[in-house]
Amino acid sequence: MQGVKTLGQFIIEKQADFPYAKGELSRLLRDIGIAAKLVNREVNKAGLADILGDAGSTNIQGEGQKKLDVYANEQFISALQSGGECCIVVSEENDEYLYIDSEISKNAKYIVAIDPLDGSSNIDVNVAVGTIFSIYRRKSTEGKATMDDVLQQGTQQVAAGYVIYGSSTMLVYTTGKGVNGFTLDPSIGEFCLSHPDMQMPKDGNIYSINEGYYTHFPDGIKKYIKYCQVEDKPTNRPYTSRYTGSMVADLHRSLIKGGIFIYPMTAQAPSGKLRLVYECNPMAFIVEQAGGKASNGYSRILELEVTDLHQRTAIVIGSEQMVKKAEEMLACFSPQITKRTFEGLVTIQ
Ligand code: AHM
Ligand code: MG
Repeated sequence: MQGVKTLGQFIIEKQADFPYAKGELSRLLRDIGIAAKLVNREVNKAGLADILGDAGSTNIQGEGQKKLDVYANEQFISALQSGGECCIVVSEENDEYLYIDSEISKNAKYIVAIDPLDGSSNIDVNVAVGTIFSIYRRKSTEGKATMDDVLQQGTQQVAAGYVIYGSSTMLVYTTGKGVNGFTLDPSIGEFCLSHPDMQMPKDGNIYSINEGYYTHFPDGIKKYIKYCQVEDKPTNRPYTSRYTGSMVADLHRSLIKGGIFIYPMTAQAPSGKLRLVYECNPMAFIVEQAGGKASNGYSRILELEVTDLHQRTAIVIGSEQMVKKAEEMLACFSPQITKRTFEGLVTIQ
């Protein structure tokens, strides 16, 4: 029988891929894995919250009970603080970035951007949620890391990953040398390598978009949706539609089965809804590493200029052929929305 390989063992083995690595990135990934296990434990108890005590009450350790997204944020930040490899954390839950100012972090080289609990509107209804993270190396070599170190293009990521708290819990990550997936074995409390070298199918037949906003989409997206729905045997259409409202869950399925996930700009959200730094860039890095494609409909996500911690972007991401087709439709039917004129969307129609 083939032995089990844990996330910890795998990370150490892969350190040899980076000849000058001193183990800092490995330790950082390990810290994220530990926080993910703690969050997993709480997510699995989500339905028991009312039985164990309402928010505002205290639990058995005397700690106040917190909303899960706040709890997840605290767990990841605390793991990164005590690990000593991270100098700045950017989180969806915090308006400003958090500078880690401690003795053990004084030589820390890494910046971590994180969405601690993505899709959190799904917690109450037992649908999968996730964590998304992105890791950069600071650019400056001395003094405190600054905003300049934080606002780096997606192409500069040294690692990115997500955790999906689903029917099982998985951690999927890349350091730019392919994508590997680990499933949490609750009996031993370890993430075990279950999906080595993940490859996204080049084409697929599942599309994922919130069609409730259809009337607010640009014409190119409307045309693409219609294209997905038309009967055409040679191209396997009509496609199937799947949308959970958790990007991690929808993209995880697309990564495994092939598919496309779209959150376009809409009349209400002219720059899209999802955040570039801790949602779209890490997912784009993973998907590209697995052989897929990620754009805002016009330009590669990883090359977008980063000007703000919580900047939003439209996203079209998934199997290469499907993304190319959606881009073709946008170029043809919504050519006026270019990278520079996203804000002009409301004038279309
Ligand atoms: P969140 O970070 O506040 O949870 O929002 C992100 C989520 C994504 O996971 C998901 O794809 C999207 O928001 C769903 O939004 P909508 O309900 O507008 O379709
Ligand atoms: Mg989110």
